[in-house]
Amino acid sequence: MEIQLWRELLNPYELAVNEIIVKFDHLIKQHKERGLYSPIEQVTGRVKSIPSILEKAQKKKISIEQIESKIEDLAGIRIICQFVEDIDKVVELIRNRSDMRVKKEKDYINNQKESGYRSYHLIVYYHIETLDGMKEIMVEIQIRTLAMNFWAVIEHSLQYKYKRNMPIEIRHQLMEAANSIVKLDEQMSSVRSEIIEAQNSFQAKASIVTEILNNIQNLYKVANKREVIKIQDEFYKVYEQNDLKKLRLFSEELDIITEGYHAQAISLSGIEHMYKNNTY
Ligand code: 0O2
Repeated sequence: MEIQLWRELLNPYELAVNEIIVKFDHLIKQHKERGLYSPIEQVTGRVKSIPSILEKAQKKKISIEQIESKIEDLAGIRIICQFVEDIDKVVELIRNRSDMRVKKEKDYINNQKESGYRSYHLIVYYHIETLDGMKEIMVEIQIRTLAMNFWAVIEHSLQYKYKRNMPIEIRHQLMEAANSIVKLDEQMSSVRSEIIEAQNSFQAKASIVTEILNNIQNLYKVANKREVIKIQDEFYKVYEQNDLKKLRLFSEELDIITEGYHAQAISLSGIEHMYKNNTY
């Protein structure tokens, strides 16, 4: 097939990958904005490279005409989670989406591959709008923990180096590393609630501080400079106490002060406007 035709064939898959990444990134953002823990830590994606498509087609005896119908991972999305428990939540989230329809699920977490590989795979149907109208394509979504990903990325590069002739010793070491990853994920799960609590309170503190700083910045535009410096010094004192409740209270009080100045600024500009137009 000519290179130009490959580009045409893969174009919709590129669009799908880009769209889906934006959608999952938005989900992460929404969780954070609502002060919720996001089961998705990170999303990446890729369109399968032409050499990799050719290799798979050759291995599975797939003709060029059958590539789109038989190779399910031309578009690939990878979702990374912090904990094994998050994977089920993400799977459920995908099953309930109206813009994707699940074709197939492969649970390599409860059914670890011989190589030691663990991940949860979904093949979904996804619609994209092209110049020629709507097109339904397949997308592979791999869901795994940070630890599983660490193992898979390294093992994948070794597979690439050795092809099908990986020395038995290296295979053995990878298997041992895979077992350690299972243990690591279990250990992290046992402190999951503590970690989530710590992350949530860090997130909450960060958003309160951002709001306070925005308010102080706005006050500089409308209030007396000496007043604002006093508020700023007060903020530093509260911040140093490392007490989330006090910080929240300070932020609420500052909101009221800012709103007061804002209302004052609006009514002042209204009066100025009336003076200018001689309607006062
Ligand atoms: P690449 O380079 O990642 O694109 P099947 O459904 O069995 O007919 P398929 O498509 O091989 O055929 O399905 P499978 O086994 O679910 O594998 C799909 C993808 O999962 C692979 O794509 C890998 O990305 C990943 N994967 C599967 N097994 C392993 C493994 O042992 N180690 C690692 N590191 N990754 C694995 P590709 O096309 O093989 O490769």
